[in-house]
Parts: sequence; C-alpha cells; structure tokens
Amino acid sequence: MQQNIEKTPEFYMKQALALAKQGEGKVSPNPMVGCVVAKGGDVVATGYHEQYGGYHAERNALLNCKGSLEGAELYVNLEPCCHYGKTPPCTEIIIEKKIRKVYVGCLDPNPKVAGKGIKILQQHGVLVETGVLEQECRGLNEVFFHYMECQMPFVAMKYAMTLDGKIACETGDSKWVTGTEARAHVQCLRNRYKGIMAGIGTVLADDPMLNCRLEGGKDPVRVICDSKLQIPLGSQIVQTAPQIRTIVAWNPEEAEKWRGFPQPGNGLPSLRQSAEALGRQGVELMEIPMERDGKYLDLRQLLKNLANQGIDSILLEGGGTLNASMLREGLAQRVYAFIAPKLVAGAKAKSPVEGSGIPLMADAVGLKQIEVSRFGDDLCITGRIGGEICLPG
Ligand code: AOF
Ligand code: ZN
Repeated sequence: MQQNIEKTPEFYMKQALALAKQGEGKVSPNPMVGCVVAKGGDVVATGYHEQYGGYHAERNALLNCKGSLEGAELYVNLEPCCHYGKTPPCTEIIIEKKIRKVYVGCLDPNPKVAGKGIKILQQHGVLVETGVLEQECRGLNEVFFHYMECQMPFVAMKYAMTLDGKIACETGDSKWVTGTEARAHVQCLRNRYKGIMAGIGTVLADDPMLNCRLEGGKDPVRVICDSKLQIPLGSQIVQTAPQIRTIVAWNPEEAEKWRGFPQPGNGLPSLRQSAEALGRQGVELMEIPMERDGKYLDLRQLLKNLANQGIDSILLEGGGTLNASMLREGLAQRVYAFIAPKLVAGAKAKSPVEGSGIPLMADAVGLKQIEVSRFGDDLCITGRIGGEICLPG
C-alpha cells in the first residue's frame, strides 16, 4: 500500500528521470528526457524520448492518455522545446491539451530553445516552475550540456588499475585487473557513450573488439589514434569494421616516415595499399595534423571533427600516453577509475596516466562530484574534471 507518500514535485520528477534514462544509448546526440502527467495527484500518463528522431517525451506522454488532460500537471526533466525540428514543438501540444502547470527540471541549452520554451508556455497562461531537482536533471544530461555548450564531445576517461596503481604487470600481462562485475559495468558505459577511443598501442598489445556486449546495447563508434597507420588488417577491429563503425585517425606524413619512404621489397605494404585495404573493409580514415610538438595527433582537432559528425561523447579507454595527452589538453570531463584490491608491484609496470606529470601535488587535477561504487571486490571512483586543465608536456 502506497499511502502517505508525500507527492511533491520532486516525487514526480524522480519518475520522469527514471523514464528518461530508458533512452540511454538510443537518443544521442539528443538529451534523455522523461515526462510524467498527473491529475488530482494521480499519474495519468508517462512517456520518454525513446529514439533519436522520434517523438519527444512530452508528446509521447500526452498522446498516451485518451481522456481530457485539462488542468493537469506535467513534470519534465528538460525545458519543453518550442521549435520545429524532427518533430513539432512540445510547447504546442502542452498548450493544446490545456495543461495547467509544467514543472521543469532544467533549461534546455539548445539556442533554439534556451528559455523560449518556458516563455511561450507562460504567454499562453500555463504556469511554469523551474529548477525541480535541477542538479540531478543537469547531471543526467551532462553529455548533452557539454556538447551543446562547447561543440565538443564529452570525454570520460576509464581505466582499471591495481591498488598499487598499475594497469598491467611489468610483463605487459593485464588479463584481468578487475573481476567480472566491474567488467560487466564497463559494458554499460560502452552503451552509454557514443564513441570509444583507444590508441594503436592498445590495439597492437591486446587486439580488443571495443564493442558493447550488453544485451540490447549498442556498439560505440570505435576511434583509434594511429598516426603511423599501423593498424593490422587482421586485427579484430578491422575485421569487424563492416559491422561496427570504425574511424582510424592518422597522419600521412607520420605514416610515410614510418614506412621509410619507398623501400621495394621490405615486405611492408605501401601506404596506399594499406589505406585502400582498410577502406575496402569499411574503416573510415580521418587525416589529422600533428600537435605543435609533433609527437602526437592533434586531439583537439580530432575531437572537433568527431563533434561535427554528431559524436557527442567518447569513452576513453586509452593507454597512459593517450590519457595523459587528453588530460594535459583539458579535453577530458570525467574519470571512471576501477580499482582492484591487489598488488603487482614493479617500477616499470604501466600506470593509467603517464606523460611527464605535474611537478607539484598542490597542482594535481582534482575531481568533483565524487561517487564511489562497488562491483564485487573492486571499487569504482568516478567524478567530474572541472574547467580547463593545463599540464606540462
Ligand atoms: C523536449 N523533449 O524529449 C527532447 C527535447 O531533432 P529534434 O526535433 O528531435 O530536436 C532535438 C532538440 O530538441 C534537442 O537538441 C533538444 O534541444 C530538444 N530535445 N526537448 O522538449 C524531449 N528530446
Ligand atoms: Zn520537444
């Protein structure tokens, strides 16, 4: 019996948030949005944004209810839109259905909406209350906010390490640092983020698939940083490129240098042959300039290109060098550190973030909004990296 539950706006907004989350992995680069309609305190309709290009949460909820909704209250985690996109404006149907009051979690950062949705509702006599569970609502759509505001993908750095801070033994063996529960959770992360990024070192060492093995999940777009275009045709990633979108970021000059210019008979396929063979497999080759110091691909440019293709988020499963470059350039927004309660020791065993490091502890990159969870015997610590971070090269 659900008696005496205080039906505050927060009570309904929590339901809207849970509904919104059902769109995870399916609506990108749109936000996850859920909607609850209540009349006389009873929930009479619910809906959520189910897939990219489909109806928005409000329309789904309002069309789900046959009876009159005049005088009802509507709860939605994001400001209702007021523009004609792939679907008509949500404000229109809210007004048409004579909703009395709309409770909004947070404003929509999309410049086409950005407060105008609320204004239109008010101009039509609909009462509006904003900021209900605002932090949770913004948190759920942190990717959408970042992508809209910065036109860059939201980058989440993920790694698994031992309690003594190693991602592999000195021998290079790394199977497995964490247990099955933690690794299963990584599959959820791969479903959540639109793309997944790794360096060529990881591909050569582990021959990974970088797909999503979650039932009903979606595979992330695989992005491999491979300036010299070394990725083997026989690697699992290239072999599965016809089925799973795969982008290889490379640099023609670096690749040419590495092959040592025309050396007939050295056994290596020419650059043109490699590029053509990869292309035939469906691998998308993306030319990227090198950074100023010439050591690494210009990651900012790479991320910009990905953003232009609608890739709003990246799960970074890089090695220590790629992770360090992302952090140094201030391009990562979140960290997921999985920590296994075991020790492997070894001064030469690799750690999750390498590069040249920050000289002073006082200047360490700190995480905010920390959450700690446990998967079997392993821990996961996650938090946001705030602002622009400047690390020495
Ligand atoms: C809402 N409710 O459920 C969603 C909203 O391309 P379209 O037509 O789907 O429009 C996408 C934009 O609409 C998106 O950038 C965001 O501003 C808003 N998403 N708004 O009222 C929803 N998904
Ligand atoms: Zn809408």
